[in-house]
Amino acid sequence: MSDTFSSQVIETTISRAIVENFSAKLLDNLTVDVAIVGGGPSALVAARYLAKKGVRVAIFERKLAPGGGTWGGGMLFNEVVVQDASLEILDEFGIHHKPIPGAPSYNTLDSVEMASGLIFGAVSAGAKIFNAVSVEDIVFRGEQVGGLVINWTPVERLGMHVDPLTVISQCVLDGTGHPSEIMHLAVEKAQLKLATSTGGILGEKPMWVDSGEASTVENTREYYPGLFACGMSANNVMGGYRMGPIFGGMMLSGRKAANLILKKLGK
Ligand code: 48H
Repeated sequence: MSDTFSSQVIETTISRAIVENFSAKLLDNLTVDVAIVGGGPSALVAARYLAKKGVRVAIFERKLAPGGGTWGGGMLFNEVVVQDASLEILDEFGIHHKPIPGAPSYNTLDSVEMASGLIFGAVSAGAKIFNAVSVEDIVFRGEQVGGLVINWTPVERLGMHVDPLTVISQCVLDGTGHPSEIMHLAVEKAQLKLATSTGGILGEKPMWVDSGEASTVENTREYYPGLFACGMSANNVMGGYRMGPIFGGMMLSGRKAANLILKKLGK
């Protein structure tokens, strides 16, 4: 066998392995129990707690790297702050943290360790992450939200006219952060009335750390049959305050979302 021929064979083997394995993974996730939009901290925490209970969960993340707003810390200083109440979640993921001297109940941690640790924690528990995939619509079936409409992010960004594919799920979790993209689709396109005072999205308020942290968890709910929101998306829907680079509420929100969904699924 010539060198030229064997290098062609290995090149084909590599390409075939990637195409076959990705196709199998996508096929396996065209129907899931829970489809999560966005791979920020709240969604990644939800995904791990769901997957650990044997729930079939897939995250669809627009960017190449999941982790959402975690990576950049505060103003690109790559440290974030969390409260004691969320430390057991960091410990569950094996992410290090240390107390802030003179600030009882507050801790700092490396935002890159946090982002990468949350991603690994979700994936190693069995959640699948599809990156560079944007969710452009929801599936609506029999008076409930029943899945997602997905397309490649480059297709979205280039404005190419390419029809999407669908993922069917029992529950959809909006983890899209500040823009609440899926809740906007639900209200503005599907004309659904959410479980808010107006039926619509109340809109995020300015910075108030303590209030925002508490309301992020409180506002984590099922807003329409089959449609849940967590993290900043939930806070935006219910008109909560923002909180800056403190992430305890995001993780507690993700764990609460997982528990609400587990209850809905009867697990
Ligand atoms: C696919 C999408 C789509 C879509 C968006 O913003 P995130 O980090 O989400 P949270 O809510 O878990 O965390 C919020 C936190 O990062 C934050 O912003 C804080 C604490 N702000 C406080 C303050 O005062 O500013 O991640 C959301 C993810 C991102 O990775 C997006 O790319 C992704 O969702 N996403 N993915 N399809 N349509 N929309």
